Amino acid sequence: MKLYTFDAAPNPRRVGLLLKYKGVKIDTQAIDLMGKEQFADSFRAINPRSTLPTLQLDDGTVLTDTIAICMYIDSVYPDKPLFGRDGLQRAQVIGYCHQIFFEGAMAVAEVLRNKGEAFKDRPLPGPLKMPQLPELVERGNLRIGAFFESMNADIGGREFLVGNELSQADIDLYVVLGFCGWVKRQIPDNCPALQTWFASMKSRFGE
Ligand SMILES: N[C@@H](CCC(=O)N[C@@H](CS)C(=O)NCC(=O)O)C(=O)O
Repeated sequence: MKLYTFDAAPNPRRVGLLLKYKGVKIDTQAIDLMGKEQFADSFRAINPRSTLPTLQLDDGTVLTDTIAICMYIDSVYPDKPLFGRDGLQRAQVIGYCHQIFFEGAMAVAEVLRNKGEAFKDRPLPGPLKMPQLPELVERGNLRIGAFFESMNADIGGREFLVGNELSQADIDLYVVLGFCGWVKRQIPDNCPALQTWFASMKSRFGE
């Protein structure tokens, strides 16, 4: 299999930290999002959605969603499982990944992509051109505040979101909290449990 990726971007980073945690190396090709290489014909032939990460399997099958890519790699390399130890934990991990993507990552993207030249006509990832909606910046910032508070309540004093070991939900939360920094939002002081948890993940991953 081959992973198309761009290390700095948040969704590729979710896969990058999974691979790092598992100690697995797979064939990888960087696609330069800054240089808009995702729109090159050669890459669109692989993933017409023009998004990263993208995983191409040896039989040609292509996976274009981070959660699907993570689950697939986890199934191929089952040591140190990242999607729980039983059906309930698996459901809880998926639930958190969905929530973190929708309530956290999408809120940051709303702020990041609806103003400025860098994402002009590109408020959503992919080849579709659309106008930016500057009103969404304010709403996105409100959503980020709510995301910090709900995650702070869920973490409480716990080490991990699900069960007693690291899961993809923790990786996703760690990446999205870092992504908040892209729009100059830090975990606020009224979320001390989340601050503590983030510091411990930072020392675990060292990046
Ligand atoms: N549905 C995809 C979305 C991934 C996505 O939005 N990736 C961003 C990088 S973090 C991207 O490819 N952006 C390309 C662009 O902005 O044109 C997933 O869940 O993985």
